[in-house]
Amino acid sequence: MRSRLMALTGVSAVVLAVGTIQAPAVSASPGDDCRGGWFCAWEHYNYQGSYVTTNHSLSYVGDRFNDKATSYWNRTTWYVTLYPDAGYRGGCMMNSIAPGAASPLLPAHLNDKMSSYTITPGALC
Ligand SMILES: [Ca+2]
Repeated sequence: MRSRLMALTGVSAVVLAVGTIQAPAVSASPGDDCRGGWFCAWEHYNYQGSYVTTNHSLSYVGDRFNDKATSYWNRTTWYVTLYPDAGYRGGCMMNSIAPGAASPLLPAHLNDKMSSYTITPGALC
């Protein structure tokens, strides 16, 4: 199904059924497929590929997205903290992500590791 969707859209913006399902969209910038007020993490560099998005903490990103996050955009007004293990375990991967912050590429030692994240009013790390 994924390859079929990619063939139809010509891009790899296939949303995983974690927090919500959104129609695949052609993406030239993160804003095109990351809704305001939500956190988004993509499997590839520069906000490409499948992504997970919610407006609340997520104790497990799901089997299809586990250990795949490579880029992110925090469009919430809260702080997002990434964890290498499910259930918000394994310690903070990095400092909590400030509201509005984005990265097209996580550092190599953090790449493809995220399994859960919290969205909280203040920074946890
Ligand atoms: Ca992990």
